[in-house]
Amino acid sequence: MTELELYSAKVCPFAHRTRLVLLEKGLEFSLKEIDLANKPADFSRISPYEKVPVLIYGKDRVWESAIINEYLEETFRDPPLLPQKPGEKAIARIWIDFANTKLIPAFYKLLLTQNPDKQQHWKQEVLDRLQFMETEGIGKLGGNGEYWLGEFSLVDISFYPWFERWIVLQEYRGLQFPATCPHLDRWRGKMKERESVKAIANSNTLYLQDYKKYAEGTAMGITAREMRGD
Ligand SMILES: N[C@@H](CCC(=O)N[C@@H](CS)C(=O)NCC(=O)O)C(=O)O
Repeated sequence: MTELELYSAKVCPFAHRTRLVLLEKGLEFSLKEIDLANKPADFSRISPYEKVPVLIYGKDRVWESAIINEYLEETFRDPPLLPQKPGEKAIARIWIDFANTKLIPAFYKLLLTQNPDKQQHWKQEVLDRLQFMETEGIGKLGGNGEYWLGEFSLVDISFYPWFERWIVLQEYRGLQFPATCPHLDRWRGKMKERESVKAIANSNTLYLQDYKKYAEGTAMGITAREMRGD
Protein backbone atom coordinates (compact mmCIF):
# COMPACT_ATOMS: atom_id res chain seq x y z
CA MET A 1 0.00 0.00 0.00
CA THR A 2 1.22 3.51 -0.80
CA GLU A 3 2.55 5.27 2.23
CA LEU A 4 1.66 8.78 3.29
CA GLU A 5 4.69 10.78 4.38
CA LEU A 6 4.45 14.05 6.23
CA TYR A 7 7.37 16.44 6.62
CA SER A 8 6.56 18.27 9.78
CA ALA A 9 7.91 20.07 12.83
CA LYS A 10 6.49 19.57 16.30
CA VAL A 11 6.24 23.27 17.02
CA CYS A 12 4.75 24.28 13.64
CA PRO A 13 1.05 25.23 13.75
CA PHE A 14 0.62 24.71 10.00
CA ALA A 15 1.94 21.14 10.24
CA HIS A 16 -0.22 20.74 13.35
CA ARG A 17 -3.27 21.31 11.14
CA THR A 18 -2.31 18.49 8.79
CA ARG A 19 -1.44 16.09 11.57
CA LEU A 20 -4.92 16.68 13.00
CA VAL A 21 -6.53 15.89 9.64
CA LEU A 22 -4.52 12.68 9.33
CA LEU A 23 -5.50 11.62 12.85
CA GLU A 24 -9.16 12.53 12.38
CA LYS A 25 -9.29 10.42 9.24
CA GLY A 26 -7.52 7.54 10.98
CA LEU A 27 -4.75 7.48 8.37
CA GLU A 28 -1.38 5.92 9.01
CA PHE A 29 1.52 8.06 7.97
CA SER A 30 5.22 8.31 8.45
CA LEU A 31 6.26 11.47 10.19
CA LYS A 32 9.51 13.11 9.11
CA GLU A 33 10.46 15.61 11.77
CA ILE A 34 12.43 18.55 10.37
CA ASP A 35 14.63 20.70 12.57
CA LEU A 36 13.71 24.13 11.21
CA ALA A 37 16.86 25.67 12.67
CA ASN A 38 18.98 23.12 10.85
CA LYS A 39 17.16 21.93 7.75
CA PRO A 40 18.58 19.11 5.62
CA ALA A 41 20.82 20.43 2.84
CA ASP A 42 18.55 19.16 0.08
CA PHE A 43 15.28 20.21 1.75
CA SER A 44 14.26 22.48 -1.15
CA ARG A 45 13.98 19.36 -3.33
CA ILE A 46 11.27 18.13 -0.99
CA SER A 47 9.75 21.47 -0.05
CA PRO A 48 9.98 24.17 -2.72
CA TYR A 49 9.27 26.93 -0.17
CA GLU A 50 11.63 25.25 2.34
CA LYS A 51 8.80 25.05 4.82
CA VAL A 52 6.78 22.37 6.55
CA PRO A 53 4.30 20.81 6.12
CA VAL A 54 4.80 18.84 2.93
CA LEU A 55 2.82 15.70 2.18
CA ILE A 56 4.01 12.96 -0.17
CA TYR A 57 1.58 10.35 -1.42
CA GLY A 58 2.66 8.19 -4.34
CA LYS A 59 3.50 10.56 -7.17
CA ASP A 60 1.84 13.49 -5.44
CA ARG A 61 3.81 16.04 -3.48
CA VAL A 62 1.67 18.73 -1.88
CA TRP A 63 2.59 21.73 0.24
CA GLU A 64 0.71 24.62 1.89
CA SER A 65 -1.33 23.30 4.82
CA ALA A 66 -4.75 24.46 3.60
CA ILE A 67 -4.15 22.83 0.21
CA ILE A 68 -2.78 19.64 1.77
CA ASN A 69 -5.85 19.39 3.98
CA GLU A 70 -8.23 19.72 1.03
CA TYR A 71 -6.13 17.19 -0.88
CA LEU A 72 -6.53 14.74 2.02
CA GLU A 73 -10.24 15.50 2.16
CA GLU A 74 -10.64 14.68 -1.53
CA THR A 75 -8.42 11.61 -1.43
CA PHE A 76 -9.76 10.08 1.77
CA ARG A 77 -13.45 10.93 2.09
CA ASP A 78 -14.20 9.40 5.48
CA PRO A 79 -15.08 10.97 7.76
CA PRO A 80 -15.94 14.07 5.72
CA LEU A 81 -14.43 17.27 7.09
CA LEU A 82 -16.13 19.69 4.71
CA PRO A 83 -19.85 20.17 4.04
CA GLN A 84 -21.13 18.64 0.81
CA LYS A 85 -23.38 21.49 -0.38
CA PRO A 86 -21.46 24.06 -2.47
CA GLY A 87 -22.84 27.04 -0.53
CA GLU A 88 -21.86 25.56 2.83
CA LYS A 89 -18.51 24.45 1.49
CA ALA A 90 -17.89 28.00 0.29
CA ILE A 91 -18.58 29.33 3.80
CA ALA A 92 -16.09 26.81 5.22
CA ARG A 93 -13.47 27.98 2.73
CA ILE A 94 -14.16 31.62 3.53
CA TRP A 95 -13.33 30.96 7.20
CA ILE A 96 -10.23 28.95 6.34
CA ASP A 97 -9.15 31.89 4.18
CA PHE A 98 -9.91 34.23 7.10
CA ALA A 99 -7.60 32.17 9.30
CA ASN A 100 -4.84 32.33 6.67
CA THR A 101 -5.12 35.96 5.67
CA LYS A 102 -6.51 37.76 8.75
CA LEU A 103 -6.00 36.01 12.07
CA ILE A 104 -2.67 34.28 11.55
CA PRO A 105 -0.76 37.28 10.10
CA ALA A 106 -2.03 39.46 12.96
CA PHE A 107 -0.93 36.82 15.49
CA TYR A 108 2.61 36.78 14.07
CA LYS A 109 2.90 40.52 13.57
CA LEU A 110 1.93 41.16 17.18
CA LEU A 111 4.47 38.64 18.38
CA LEU A 112 7.27 39.74 16.06
CA THR A 113 7.18 43.51 16.23
CA GLN A 114 9.49 45.11 18.79
CA ASN A 115 7.98 48.58 18.42
CA PRO A 116 5.56 49.37 21.31
CA ASP A 117 3.21 51.47 19.12
CA LYS A 118 3.03 48.70 16.56
CA GLN A 119 2.45 46.15 19.31
CA GLN A 120 -0.49 48.24 20.47
CA HIS A 121 -1.80 48.42 16.90
CA TRP A 122 -1.52 44.67 16.31
CA LYS A 123 -2.97 43.85 19.69
CA GLN A 124 -6.08 45.77 18.72
CA GLU A 125 -6.13 44.06 15.31
CA VAL A 126 -6.02 40.62 16.93
CA LEU A 127 -8.85 41.59 19.26
CA ASP A 128 -10.94 43.02 16.40
CA ARG A 129 -10.42 39.90 14.30
CA LEU A 130 -11.39 37.65 17.22
CA GLN A 131 -14.52 39.72 17.74
CA PHE A 132 -15.42 39.35 14.08
CA MET A 133 -14.95 35.58 14.37
CA GLU A 134 -17.17 35.57 17.45
CA THR A 135 -20.03 37.59 16.02
CA GLU A 136 -19.94 36.76 12.30
CA GLY A 137 -18.44 33.28 12.55
CA ILE A 138 -18.91 30.79 15.32
CA GLY A 139 -21.55 32.86 17.14
CA LYS A 140 -23.80 32.71 14.06
CA LEU A 141 -22.86 29.41 12.47
CA GLY A 142 -21.93 27.18 15.37
CA GLY A 143 -25.33 26.64 16.97
CA ASN A 144 -25.15 25.66 20.61
CA GLY A 145 -21.50 26.17 21.32
CA GLU A 146 -20.63 23.27 19.08
CA TYR A 147 -17.99 23.38 16.39
CA TRP A 148 -17.50 26.21 13.94
CA LEU A 149 -20.08 24.98 11.43
CA GLY A 150 -22.03 22.92 13.97
CA GLU A 151 -20.31 19.74 12.75
CA PHE A 152 -16.56 19.37 13.28
CA SER A 153 -14.73 20.42 10.09
CA LEU A 154 -11.54 21.69 8.50
CA VAL A 155 -12.50 25.14 9.78
CA ASP A 156 -11.98 24.05 13.40
CA ILE A 157 -8.70 22.40 12.46
CA SER A 158 -7.51 25.44 10.54
CA PHE A 159 -7.88 27.79 13.50
CA TYR A 160 -7.08 25.56 16.46
CA PRO A 161 -3.26 25.40 16.43
CA TRP A 162 -3.01 29.16 17.12
CA PHE A 163 -5.37 28.82 20.07
CA GLU A 164 -3.19 26.07 21.53
CA ARG A 165 -0.33 28.58 21.24
CA TRP A 166 -2.28 31.48 22.79
CA ILE A 167 0.00 31.43 25.85
CA VAL A 168 2.73 33.13 23.79
CA LEU A 169 0.60 36.21 23.11
CA GLN A 170 -0.51 36.21 26.73
CA GLU A 171 2.97 35.94 28.22
CA TYR A 172 5.01 37.92 25.71
CA ARG A 173 2.45 40.57 24.73
CA GLY A 174 0.04 40.65 27.69
CA LEU A 175 -2.97 39.73 25.57
CA GLN A 176 -5.75 38.20 27.65
CA PHE A 177 -8.37 36.15 25.87
CA PRO A 178 -11.32 38.56 25.57
CA ALA A 179 -14.36 38.00 27.77
CA THR A 180 -16.49 39.29 24.87
CA CYS A 181 -15.89 36.06 22.90
CA PRO A 182 -17.77 33.37 24.88
CA HIS A 183 -18.49 31.16 21.86
CA LEU A 184 -14.85 31.13 20.87
CA ASP A 185 -13.80 30.47 24.43
CA ARG A 186 -16.19 27.51 24.71
CA TRP A 187 -15.07 26.24 21.32
CA ARG A 188 -11.37 26.24 22.25
CA GLY A 189 -12.20 24.32 25.45
CA LYS A 190 -14.16 21.76 23.46
CA MET A 191 -11.38 21.40 20.90
CA LYS A 192 -8.87 20.75 23.66
CA GLU A 193 -10.83 17.67 24.70
CA ARG A 194 -10.90 16.04 21.26
CA GLU A 195 -8.90 12.83 21.04
CA SER A 196 -6.86 13.93 18.01
CA VAL A 197 -6.00 17.21 19.70
CA LYS A 198 -5.03 15.55 22.97
CA ALA A 199 -2.87 13.00 21.14
CA ILE A 200 -0.46 15.63 19.82
CA ALA A 201 -0.88 18.55 22.24
CA ASN A 202 2.30 20.33 23.33
CA SER A 203 2.95 22.04 26.64
CA ASN A 204 2.85 25.78 27.21
CA THR A 205 6.48 25.51 28.27
CA LEU A 206 7.49 24.20 24.87
CA TYR A 207 5.65 27.00 23.07
CA LEU A 208 7.11 29.67 25.32
CA GLN A 209 10.60 28.35 24.65
CA ASP A 210 10.13 28.01 20.92
CA TYR A 211 8.49 31.38 20.34
CA LYS A 212 10.92 33.35 22.54
CA LYS A 213 13.03 34.20 19.49
CA TYR A 214 9.93 35.58 17.77
CA ALA A 215 8.99 37.68 20.78
CA GLU A 216 12.53 39.02 21.26
CA GLY A 217 13.04 39.87 17.60
CA THR A 218 15.87 37.40 16.98
CA ALA A 219 14.02 34.84 14.82
CA MET A 220 15.65 34.68 11.39
CA GLY A 221 13.75 31.81 9.75
CA ILE A 222 11.83 32.26 6.50
CA THR A 223 8.44 32.50 8.19
CA ALA A 224 9.56 35.11 10.72
CA ARG A 225 11.18 37.23 7.96
CA GLU A 226 8.13 36.98 5.72
CA MET A 227 5.69 37.83 8.52
CA ARG A 228 7.85 40.77 9.63
CA GLY A 229 8.01 41.95 6.04
CA ASP A 230 11.87 41.96 5.96
N1 LIG B 1 1.53 28.94 4.37
C1 LIG B 1 2.29 27.81 4.83
C2 LIG B 1 3.12 28.21 6.02
C3 LIG B 1 4.08 27.11 6.49
C4 LIG B 1 5.14 27.65 7.43
O1 LIG B 1 5.32 28.87 7.57
N2 LIG B 1 5.86 26.74 8.07
C5 LIG B 1 6.97 27.16 8.90
C6 LIG B 1 7.01 26.47 10.24
S1 LIG B 1 5.63 26.86 11.23
C7 LIG B 1 8.28 26.82 8.23
O2 LIG B 1 8.50 25.70 7.82
N3 LIG B 1 9.15 27.82 8.12
C8 LIG B 1 10.48 27.65 7.60
C9 LIG B 1 11.38 28.70 8.14
O3 LIG B 1 10.93 29.54 8.93
O4 LIG B 1 12.56 28.68 7.81
C10 LIG B 1 1.33 26.65 5.15
O5 LIG B 1 0.15 26.91 5.37
O6 LIG B 1 1.76 25.49 5.10
